[in-house]
Amino acid sequence: MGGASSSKQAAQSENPTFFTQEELNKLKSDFVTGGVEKVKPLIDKKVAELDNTELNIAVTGETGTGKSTFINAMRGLRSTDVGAAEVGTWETTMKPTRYPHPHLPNVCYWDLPGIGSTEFTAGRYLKEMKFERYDFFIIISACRFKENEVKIAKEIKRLGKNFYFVRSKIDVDFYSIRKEGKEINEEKELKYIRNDCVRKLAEAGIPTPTVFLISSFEQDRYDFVRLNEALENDLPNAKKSIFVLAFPNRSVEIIQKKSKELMKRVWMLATLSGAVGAVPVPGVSLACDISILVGGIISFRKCLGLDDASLQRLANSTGKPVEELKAEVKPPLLGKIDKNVIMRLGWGATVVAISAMELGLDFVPVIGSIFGAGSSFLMTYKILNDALKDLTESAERVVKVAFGID
Ligand SMILES: Nc1nc2c(ncn2[C@@H]2O[C@H](COP(=O)(O)OP(=O)(O)OP(=O)(O)O)[C@@H](O)[C@H]2O)c(=O)[nH]1
Ligand SMILES: [Mg+2]
Repeated sequence: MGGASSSKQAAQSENPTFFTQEELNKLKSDFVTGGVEKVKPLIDKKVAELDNTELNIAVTGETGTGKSTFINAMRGLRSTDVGAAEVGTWETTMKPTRYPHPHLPNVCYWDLPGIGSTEFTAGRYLKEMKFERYDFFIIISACRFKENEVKIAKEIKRLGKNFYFVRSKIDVDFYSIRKEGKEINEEKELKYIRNDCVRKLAEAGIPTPTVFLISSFEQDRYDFVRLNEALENDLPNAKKSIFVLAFPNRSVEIIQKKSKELMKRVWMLATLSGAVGAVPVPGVSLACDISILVGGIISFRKCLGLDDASLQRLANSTGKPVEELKAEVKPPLLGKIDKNVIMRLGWGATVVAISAMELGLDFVPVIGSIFGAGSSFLMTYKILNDALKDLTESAERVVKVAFGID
């Protein structure tokens, strides 16, 4: 559903810098006239904008359809984890409940009571639920979609936002069919369920709906990945970026996607890292802002699920001993990240004479060529780049072991 992605958005998302071409031109001319001091505020502003970007996702559907379980799954949590939404309590609150992502508090899922548990019309319901707050709506049903869900969808559409129909608990359908002793053809069965949902929605006045068939317990199967891709594609640039960073780390593809997203931030952090021109002496000093380096590496590590809490949660949910997962992480990356770790890992050791071109910085169309060799910009860039590479490789190994991927 959704389909709001205009060609403008598509063009934006291909830009690897978060800046528009116009902004990049300004950065360059500012750099020419005022050096790094003049471009810093612009980059500061952009980083702050990214840090402050919010994503609010509403999940609605009748009681027991699996809203809380879905919200937990999207946040990489099980119902027993700290901060998880309670599952199967049948205690319907009449207000939206907010569930922030475990380490990206600006990404929030909102658990909405089903319209059936209220006396409201669709219009009033959405008003009470603070319609304007949400970027899009997930409408969940555990069987066919009924009148209530259709009414909400129509109203959401009228008000100009996106909604997605999700048919939950597909694993239960298959379980039942197997229990009946029937021969099962999964593809045929999925097609049948999908067509049934689509037909009912069409009859109720949603002409060509897309329905995502999911199991919140089997996120690698059915339409779970396709749903996430659809949500991602319909979001504008900055929101798309934080949505990707909020994915649970459960496949090599997700790790690579996140790594690419984090890469876009490296050059911005590097620009903020201090004066240009100081030539660092490897092994003796780091002529750049250590707090930016340490902060950057710690946040990359969290995004890629390699901090202690994330590894423990992954161990709990996959039944793999946490030590087995930790054994896949390059050792200094597990503990406290400080200047010594950075020195010890030798990141950036050969940066002194390296040029922007050699670092592959030409992907940043304007900025790449303007910083000189040996500057603190390049030093920070190289260190963050190398750290991200090591973290990405470690994270890929961890998910492979955790999920038994070859
Ligand atoms: N097998 C299976 N069970 C699910 C799935 N999603 C939810 N459930 C189960 O369905 C029951 C209800 O799930 P909840 O997530 O609490 O449903 P809810 O929509 O939040 O319910 P309310 O909060 O009462 O409105 C729980 O026992 C869940 O374990 C799924 O995808 N597969
Ligand atoms: Mg619930």
